[in-house]
Amino acid sequence: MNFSGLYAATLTPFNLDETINHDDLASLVKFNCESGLDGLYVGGSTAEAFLCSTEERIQTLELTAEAATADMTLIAHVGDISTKKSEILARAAGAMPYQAISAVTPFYYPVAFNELKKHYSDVIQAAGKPMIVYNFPAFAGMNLSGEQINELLNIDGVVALKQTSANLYQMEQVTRQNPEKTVFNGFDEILASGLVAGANGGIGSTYNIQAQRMIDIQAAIFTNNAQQATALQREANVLIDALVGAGVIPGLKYVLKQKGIIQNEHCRRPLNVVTDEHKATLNALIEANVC
Ligand code: NAY
Repeated sequence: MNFSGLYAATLTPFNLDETINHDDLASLVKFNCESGLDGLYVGGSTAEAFLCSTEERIQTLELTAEAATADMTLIAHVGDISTKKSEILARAAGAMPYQAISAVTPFYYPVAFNELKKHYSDVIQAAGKPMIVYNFPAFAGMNLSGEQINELLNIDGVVALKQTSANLYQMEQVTRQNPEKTVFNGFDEILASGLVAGANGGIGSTYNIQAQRMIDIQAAIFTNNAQQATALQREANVLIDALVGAGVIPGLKYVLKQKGIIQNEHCRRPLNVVTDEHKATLNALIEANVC
């Protein structure tokens, strides 16, 4: 199966008491399924996965799969710092209608490269589904070299890489050296540049509120319209700058609530609510139809 395309990294809506809000989750999934995107990346950083219990993560995967339409490609993020927990999540996702799994490199404890490779092989085996390796040096703390990424891409069952890094030279090298693999751009701020460097698509949090713009950026790059792609990326980045200022996850939930897609904007602590100053900035962008 070809996984290339654009995927929204889904959010997990919570009630004030931090329990998962099922209605909001279903509504957000439905909204994303009607957005023209190719699929959903479920249960990743954007979904506050590492603030949730394993049971809650499995529940989120289930609720999303139930609410999604059949035309969407579903990727379940099952990454954790413990192989055992990742295997539990992978086994659960393996029994659900997800086409692939993905896992961020384990963080916090230093992990040797041979341990990392074994981690991925064990998780793939637990799911029995194709794996998308998730490289995110800034948050995961593991700075993989191009050679190491190539080795990970050669593990049995690995079909793709989610490259959340601003290193566009590495993006070009990895896509050139692995033409048969799918490589996703992970930072929305550089979707146009990532695609120029060879990425076959993107996975992003801000796609939840600017799907059409991301689709248009990809179309502009694929039709060699660099000027149009730059203009659209600049528009996207005005919004992304405001979200980064507000806190990306609380900011996205705030916008989705203002637009009536979800009713509750709460995050899991320690993530906070958006300040009045950032609300004003986001309100102005909503009023100007930027999102
Ligand atoms: C995930 O696992 O949910 C993602 O990685 C989605 C990709 C996002 N990265 C992170 C770390 O949240 O969309 C990006 C990111 O929010 C965006 O580029 C703004 O910085």
